[in-house]
Amino acid sequence: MEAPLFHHSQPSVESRSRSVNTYPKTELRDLARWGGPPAFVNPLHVGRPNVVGREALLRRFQGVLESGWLSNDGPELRRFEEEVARRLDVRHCVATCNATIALQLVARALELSGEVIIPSLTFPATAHALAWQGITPVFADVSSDSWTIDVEHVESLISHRTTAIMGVHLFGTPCRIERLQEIANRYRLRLLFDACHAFGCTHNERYLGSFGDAEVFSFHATKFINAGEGGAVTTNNFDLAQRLRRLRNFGFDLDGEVHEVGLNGKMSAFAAAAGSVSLAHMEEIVSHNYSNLVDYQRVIGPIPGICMRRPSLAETNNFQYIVAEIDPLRFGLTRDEVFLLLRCENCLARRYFFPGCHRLPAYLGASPPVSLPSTDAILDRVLILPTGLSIDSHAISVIGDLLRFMTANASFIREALSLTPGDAPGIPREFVRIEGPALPVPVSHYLDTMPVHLS
Ligand code: T4K
Repeated sequence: MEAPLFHHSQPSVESRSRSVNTYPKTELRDLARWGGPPAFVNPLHVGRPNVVGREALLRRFQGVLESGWLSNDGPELRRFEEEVARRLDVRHCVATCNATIALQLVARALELSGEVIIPSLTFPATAHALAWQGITPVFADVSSDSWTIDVEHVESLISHRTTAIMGVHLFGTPCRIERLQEIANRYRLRLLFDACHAFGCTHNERYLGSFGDAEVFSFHATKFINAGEGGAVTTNNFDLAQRLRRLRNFGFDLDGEVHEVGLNGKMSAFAAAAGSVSLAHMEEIVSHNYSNLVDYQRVIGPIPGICMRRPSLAETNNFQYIVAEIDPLRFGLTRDEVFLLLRCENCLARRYFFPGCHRLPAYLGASPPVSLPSTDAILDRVLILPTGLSIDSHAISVIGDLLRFMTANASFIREALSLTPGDAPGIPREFVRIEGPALPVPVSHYLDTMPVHLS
């Protein structure tokens, strides 16, 4: 089993020395891209699962085994559904084996067909779930400030084939819900939300989960509340919830008869127990995520050309994603160059959701090429950095040091990158060692002189 990288609180000297290479980076050849030891001994992941309540979890698993109810609406499943519904202040929660199936079930239950308008800036599952049901996802741009679906563009995309709009609360930022509801009402369309990033986030102080016709959550291992695999549809509509329960169970109704074509979308009792234990630790995880965000802001805030997106503090947020943007002109390196260099250092940043659904081979050619300028611009500069319980302030300081080192020596690095063969675009394939020059500004200089602002 892999040793944990960092403790939740301040790591001990021993754990620090195990997790970070203390060898200072003062020359080009010190960067792992050119043969130096990676800054992190073990990879830092964006989606490292938050493992909490181990003892309680084992007890709950034991209880599941003893109960003889491993699936099919057993007590653990009901408990998890009730806990989610209570947390989000919504009448019904229908838990599923994952969110992709939950999206398909809700599309089916609402009898969507033809076209559904969604943002291209999302995980491919949003589009795939519709396409899998024979529905054409029509890709809308996002607004450049919220990064959620652009309501004006949505309206221009409505056709006689449109049956629904599905917004995505990207990285926990709520869509412009009232405007979307107004449009949906005007054109008699269904309104859904992919809320996979937004568990525990609020809009106008009301939890996401009860807006539109229904909302969908993910409890995948990489989500801050996780069941290993899992998802849920939440809604205030009793009939919809009943139909979803039937559809996720092969079409069986309470009378034991198969009334329609269904599938197996059930969540197991083990996943429900894991989700429930994870949920019980929600406050602890959110507070750790927030403290990571503050640390990132402290180390990254003063670096020119890289900035952090900060959720509105007027609303409740889960701070599940650390979203940075790189301006290549000011930073000196492109997002892809930084992404490559960080990954070599074992900081496995992500470019969510590059290249955008509208550019995926699965959707290219299905409809006329679309121009989504905001989406394309965001996807050229976004960089998601590791967070969650496995990341602490020490790791974040090291990431900050690396970024400062990169920007201070950007022109040398850029030249070396152009001279060094062996790159797959953006992804490290092989590391070609070259003898690099001593860099003009050692990182220690910045460490000593950087002003630190906390905001
Ligand atoms: N809608 C939206 C907006 C979504 O973001 C998602 C899922 C969905 C719908 C569909 O939900 P589900 O059907 O999955 O419930 C990950 C997740 O797999 C995916 O669930 C998530 N969104 C997406 C944002 O992230 P990938 O392809 O980026 O990464 P993955 O799964 O390979 O893992 C990410 C990192 O985490 C890696 O560095 C490895 C690490 N990891 C992962 C797992 C599973 C671990 O360290 N331990 C683990 O157990 O998709």
